[in-house]
Amino acid sequence: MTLSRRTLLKGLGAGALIGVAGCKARIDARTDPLILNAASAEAPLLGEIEAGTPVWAYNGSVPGPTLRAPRGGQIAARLENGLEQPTSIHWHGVRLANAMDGVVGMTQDAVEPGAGFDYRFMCPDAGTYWYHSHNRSWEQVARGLYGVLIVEDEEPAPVDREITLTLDDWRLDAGGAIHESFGALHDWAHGGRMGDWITVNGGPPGDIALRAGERVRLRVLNVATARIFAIAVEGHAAQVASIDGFAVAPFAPEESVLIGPGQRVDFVLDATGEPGARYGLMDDAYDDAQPISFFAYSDEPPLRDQFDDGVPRLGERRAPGTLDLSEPLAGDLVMEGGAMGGMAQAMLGGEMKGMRELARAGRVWALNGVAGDLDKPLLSAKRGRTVVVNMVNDSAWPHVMHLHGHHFTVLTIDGAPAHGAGEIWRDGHLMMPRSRATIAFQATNPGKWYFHCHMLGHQAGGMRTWIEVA
Ligand SMILES: [Cu+2]
Repeated sequence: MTLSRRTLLKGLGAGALIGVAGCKARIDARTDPLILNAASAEAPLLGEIEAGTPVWAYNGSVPGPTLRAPRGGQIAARLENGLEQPTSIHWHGVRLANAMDGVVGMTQDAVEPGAGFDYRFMCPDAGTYWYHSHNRSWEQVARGLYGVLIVEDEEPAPVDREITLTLDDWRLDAGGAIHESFGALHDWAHGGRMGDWITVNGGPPGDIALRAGERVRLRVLNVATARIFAIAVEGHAAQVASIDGFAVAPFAPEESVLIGPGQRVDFVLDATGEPGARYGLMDDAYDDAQPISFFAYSDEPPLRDQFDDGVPRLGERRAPGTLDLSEPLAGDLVMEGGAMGGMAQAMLGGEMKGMRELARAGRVWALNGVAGDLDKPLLSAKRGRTVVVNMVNDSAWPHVMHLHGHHFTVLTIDGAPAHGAGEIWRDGHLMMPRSRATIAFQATNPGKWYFHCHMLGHQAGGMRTWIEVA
């Protein structure tokens, strides 16, 4: 397993236009919404020549339709629930109005089968985002209820074109259908419900066309519910240029780049390979590097002979707030539980329970000794206040802590300054086992903001809390 702390430290410290309005100063209720119908469908997870796999999908495809909006523009989408269980949509990473955040039981009621819900919100930041179910997400996302959301800058990025790669994994049975092992406590107490079949953009590893001499923006999203990917492009020096939607000063990673569930990394890939050659999109998160797709160069002559201008930024991004670290509102977040975690007890339903009772209730994880109760926020911050959270992963498993409605910066990892502290802003942070991290953000967005592990079985198993901004 190459998911070492060293890797973490070194590695990172044609859309649907319907329902997407142009730059407007405020929400325009007249825009016709894009319909997102959540329902059973069949998807070519095994490839076009195999029988389709029964999935749950938005508008019949996995991923669902790619939504695009200009920065400052709005998304108007109507969720129609054609499933047999309640659902909702969360717009992952978008700093939107709290009522549109899609968290069932916190920002909205569940959308019952046959019912609908209108989402309408502004997109303040350009970048790579996604949307997914936020009810029984450990099952609904794993069955295919997700799609890509791209917010475009006014200035086009200085690249020749862009390629979006949505990475997922699936647990399939011998017949190629989705394995019905949802909610298994053994998975939740370990690394989550890991799949055994990887897809890129909803299909098996295949060829991604490339032309020699072109400069490409690669938007890579990890939409898996548990699997971490560690990505590199064979034979190329792809540079990291955006993390969780936020453009960063491009840098060449020393190793493969870890991308945890829910996280996004945009690379600038200069096609320096030879016409006609193939190079793997490599993943070495858990094992030796293996290709999960291939960049296949055409035989065309190179678009340009050399790249001599250095890798450009993918737009200038303002920090999503101003930090005042002199007197922050500070809190601790201790993550415990899971297999080999040594947790003996935790609060559940307001009472201290032993591990056996917790397991019976499906709560095998705790944050600050509370196994998923949501009666109190972790912190309650006045708008404008700087919030600092000291996170301790006191468990034997990695976790991705995801904060809704805000972007935070990682100040320290295991007590040492983090790469990009105060400059790199993200909505999810991957923490290695038995590690610590301090994050900070300015509480700019009023509401109740869910804060949880994006390994979705861990979230359901107790790794969830919320932060209130008044
Ligand atoms: Cu977790």
